[in-house]
Amino acid sequence: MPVSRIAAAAGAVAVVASIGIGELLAGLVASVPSPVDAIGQALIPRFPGAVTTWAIATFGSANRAVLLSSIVVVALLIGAAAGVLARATPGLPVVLFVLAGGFGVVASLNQPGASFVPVLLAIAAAVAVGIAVLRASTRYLDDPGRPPPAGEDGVGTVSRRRVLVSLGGVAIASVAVGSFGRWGTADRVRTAPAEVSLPPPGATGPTITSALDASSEIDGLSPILTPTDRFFRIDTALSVPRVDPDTWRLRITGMVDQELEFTLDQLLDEPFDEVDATIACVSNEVGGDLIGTARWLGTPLVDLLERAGIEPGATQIVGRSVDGWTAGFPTELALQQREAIIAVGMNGEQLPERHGFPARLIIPGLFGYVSATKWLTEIELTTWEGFDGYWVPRGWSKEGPIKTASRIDVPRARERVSAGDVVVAGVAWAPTRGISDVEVDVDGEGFRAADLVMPLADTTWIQWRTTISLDEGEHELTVRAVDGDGQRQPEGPAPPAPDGSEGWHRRTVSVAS
Ligand SMILES: Nc1nc2c(c(=O)[nH]1)N[C@H]1C(S)=C(S)[C@@H](COP(=O)(O)O)O[C@H]1N2
Ligand SMILES: [Mo]
Repeated sequence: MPVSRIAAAAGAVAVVASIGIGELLAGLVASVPSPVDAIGQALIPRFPGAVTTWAIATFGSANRAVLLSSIVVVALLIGAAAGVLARATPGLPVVLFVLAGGFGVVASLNQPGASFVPVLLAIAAAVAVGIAVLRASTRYLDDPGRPPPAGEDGVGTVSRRRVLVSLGGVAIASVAVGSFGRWGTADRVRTAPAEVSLPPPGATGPTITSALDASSEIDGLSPILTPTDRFFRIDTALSVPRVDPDTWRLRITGMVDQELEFTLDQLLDEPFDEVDATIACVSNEVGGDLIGTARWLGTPLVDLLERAGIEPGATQIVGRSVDGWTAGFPTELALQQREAIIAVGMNGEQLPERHGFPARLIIPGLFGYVSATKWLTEIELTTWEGFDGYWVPRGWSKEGPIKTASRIDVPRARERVSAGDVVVAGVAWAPTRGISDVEVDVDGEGFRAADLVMPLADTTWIQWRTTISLDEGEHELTVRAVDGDGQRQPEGPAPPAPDGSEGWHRRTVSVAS
C-alpha cells in the first residue's frame, strides 16, 4: 500500500479516535454535551432555511441522524486529507485539531447544561488523543530510513502492515467507546425527569374501545392514538434539551396586566383537562407520516391568560423554548377553545423529554411550527406584527392552520393483495373542523363514500374504511376528505412550502390472482 494511503487512513483514524473519546466523556460526565451534537446544533441555524426544510422533507424524523452522520463523514474526510498533507506540512493536523477543538468548545458551551471546565478538559483530551494517534502512526512513514523495531526486518513493509493493523485496532476501540458514550447519553435522556408526579390520567377522555379505534381489526391502520414511541419528532434540537424540573420556570409576559411565573409544582397544582388532539408538521407531504394523535394532559391556556389579564391589542401569543426556539399564533385561537393547553402529559404519562418535558403548547388546528413549542419556558403576549417565530423568516407562512387531508394506510405501500374484496382504510383530518366525509376512487371510476369510524373529537383525525372488489392487475386508489364545514380538500398537488402540502393521496396496489 502506498505511503499516502496509509497517511490518509491514519488521519481518518485519528479523527475517529478523537470523536470516540469526546463522545465517551460526554456520556460519562453530565455537564459535557456530545461534541458531535453540539457542532451540529451550532450549524443548524446557519443553514439556509431551504436546506433545513429540504432535510426535514426528505429524511423526516431521521433528519437529525443524517446531519450527525454527515458531520462525522466530513470530519473523516478532512482528517484523511490532513493525514496526507501532513507529509509535507507536519504541523497542519495539529492546527486543524486545535481549531476543531476550539469550535467544539464554543459549540458545546451553547448547549443547555454545559459547564466550562469539564467541557474544556474533555475536548482537550479528545484533541490530544487525535494528535497522538496521528503522530504515532505516521512516525514510521515520516522516516522510511528509520530502523525497524527489534524483532522486525524489511524496513518498509512490516512496519506499514503493523501501522495498518494498529490503526484498525484503534478505529474499532474508538467506535466501541464512542458508542458506549452515546448509549450513556441516551440513557440519561430517558430517565432524567422521572420524579415528576402528574394528576391521575383518564379523568375526562373517553376509554378507547374498538368502536373508536378500528386498528385492532385492520392490520396496518394507524391507531387512533399514536403510541408515544412511534410519535414523529420534529425540532431543531439535536440533543434533547434536559430541563431541570427544580429550576425550570414558566413565565407569562408582555402585554398582560400582571406577569405571572410558575414553578413546575405550581403548574402541576393547576386544574387539568385531557385533550385528544392531532398535531402535524407543515413539512408533511401528501401521504406522509409527520402527524400523530395523542391524549394530552394540560391546563387550558385561556385560564392562565385570563388570570394574567390580556391587554387590548395583544393579538399574538409567542411561545419560547429553553433552547431559544419560538412560535407565534393569534391570541384568539387560545381564547376560543379550552383545548388549547399547556401540556405536561402525553398518552397517560408525563411528557417525554423528546416531546417537550416539562411542558409544551398544544393548540389544536395549527401546524406545530407556529404553535407547539416544546420545552416551553415563556408565553409572551405581543402584537401580530411585533414578532415572527423561528420559521417565519425562513420562508414559511406566518399563519399555519392545518389543512384538510386524508391518507391511505391500507393496503400498505408495495403490499401484494389477492383479487376479490380488499379492505382499504386510512385516516383523515381537519382539526378543529372535524371530518364529515371521506371518499375513495379506484382507477378514476368515480368517488364513493367510505365508512367513518366514530370520531374521538373534532380536534383529532378519524379513521375511515371501505371494502372494494379488485381484480388482478395494478389499480390506483385515491382518497379525498370533506371537512366539518362541508369543504372538500383540494385535488392539489401543492408542496409543503410555504403553508402545508395539499392534494388527494393516491396509492397503486398490485393485485395477484
Ligand atoms: N422547542 C421547539 N419546539 C418545537 C419545535 C422545535 O424545533 N423546537 N418544532 C415544532 C414543530 S415544527 C413541530 S411539527 C412539533 C413536533 O412535535 P413533536 O416533535 O412532539 O411531534 O414541535 C414543534 N415544537
Ligand atoms: Mo413542523
